Amino acid sequence: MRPPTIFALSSGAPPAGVAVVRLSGPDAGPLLEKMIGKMPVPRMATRAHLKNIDNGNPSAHISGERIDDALVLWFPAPNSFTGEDVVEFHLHGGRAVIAALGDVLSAQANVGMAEPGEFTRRAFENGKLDLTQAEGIGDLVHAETEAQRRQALRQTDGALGELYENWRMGLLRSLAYMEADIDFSDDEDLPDNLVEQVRPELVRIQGEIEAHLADNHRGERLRDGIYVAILGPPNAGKSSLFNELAKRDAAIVSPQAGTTRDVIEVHLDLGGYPVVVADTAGLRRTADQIEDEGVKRALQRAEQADLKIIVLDGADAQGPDAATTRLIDEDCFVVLNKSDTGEISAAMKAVSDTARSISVKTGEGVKPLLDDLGAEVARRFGLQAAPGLTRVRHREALQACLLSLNRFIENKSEIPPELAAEDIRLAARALGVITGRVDVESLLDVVFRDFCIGK
Ligand SMILES: Nc1nc2c(ncn2[C@@H]2O[C@H](COP(=O)(O)OP(=O)(O)OP(=O)(O)O)[C@@H](O)[C@H]2O)c(=O)[nH]1
Ligand SMILES: [Mg+2]
Repeated sequence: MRPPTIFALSSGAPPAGVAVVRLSGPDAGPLLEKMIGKMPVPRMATRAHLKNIDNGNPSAHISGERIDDALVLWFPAPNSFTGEDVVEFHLHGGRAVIAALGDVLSAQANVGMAEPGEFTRRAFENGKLDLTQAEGIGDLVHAETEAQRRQALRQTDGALGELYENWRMGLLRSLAYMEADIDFSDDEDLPDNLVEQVRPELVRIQGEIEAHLADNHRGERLRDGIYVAILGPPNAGKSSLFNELAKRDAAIVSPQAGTTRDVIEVHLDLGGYPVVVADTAGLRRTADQIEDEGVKRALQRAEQADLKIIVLDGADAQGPDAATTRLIDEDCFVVLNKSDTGEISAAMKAVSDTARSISVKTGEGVKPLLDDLGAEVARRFGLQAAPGLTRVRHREALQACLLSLNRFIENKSEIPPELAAEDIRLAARALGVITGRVDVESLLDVVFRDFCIGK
């Protein structure tokens, strides 16, 4: 059993100018009163001397001793983040100050440290937000780029939950019709064959869910990072370009062919988009086992990548070999490097109409390449007017929903209406799992596991 009243440091790692400790649960109010000797006006910042509580225990802190000169905020239930009585202590952000308050609070009966995500979990359990909003808060806390922040904030606002809830309501309406049909099939006042009547609405929802799923994993990519792989033959300058993107010497560069043997990653903020760029081993046949493993990994990366940058030595008269040529498709930027060393060979010119000439050495063409890469990322993964799918969890539930919905729609009238109705019920349930409208107890640990303490 979790203690009814929980607390945690909700701000960043100490020492800091200010530390915010949150306390939530039925004992929050009485404890605050004991510590500052009065109840502050709700939701008004109040300066107060925090004092140790005398609870009869001989503790390290002398009863009544001052802990800090602090600011306190009192949010009585239900108008608080968790929906419970909540106190926020704004302390001086030193480790000892935070520890002293923690000692006082944990010495009280029925008060304990919060687990990761527990405040948000209580907010969910008290109906303050649905599961997609709770997940949005987790994403907002972890957002590192502009686009991630916008997407998370929109989800926190409830836009995504609303979309799923509207579909679920549509299904439940149809279900109600169906059930009326089943219960009162002898009643002459009801129109015939309600199954056929609800079909258009269900087909509409089916179409909308399909369109929502066919989104190129846009929202998930935005959350997790867009994968860009740098690929090509040895010595073309892949690692040189990679270092240029990373703005540091992240990979070894050398005139020796076969320098890079592993996949090396850097995380970039490209115009607000989270991009994971990978440098890879040069593609060639080799007797060297380690390098050969590197080539395998490079090809794997090529498959997983959302976008590829194929780097070639523009002056190479041979042109790219088959392994590299095979990778060129519509997800590629073909780059002819080393433009400083001479003319582009005829074989390289023939590789692609959209190939561009650059020189990592002189910097020529590098900035335009980056700009175009950023523009392409924005075009493919940018925010749309409609809220996007952001998690595998949602995708799986939507697929389960579609499965049941498709079964219903494909069924002809010979299926007993009771069975047909069950498919709608299952479809609605799958949607309810996303927002947490149906019993999802088993799921909560998974959802809140990735939160930090104090959130
Ligand atoms: N002249 C010239 N040399 C370059 C340019 N870009 C890279 N180089 C040189 O080309 C050589 C190979 O560069 P790397 O970046 O290590 O090439 P790579 O494609 O990563 O090679 P592997 O890791 O062996 O597959 C190094 O000596 C670089 O200094 C360029 O634009 N112009
Ligand atoms: Mg390299």
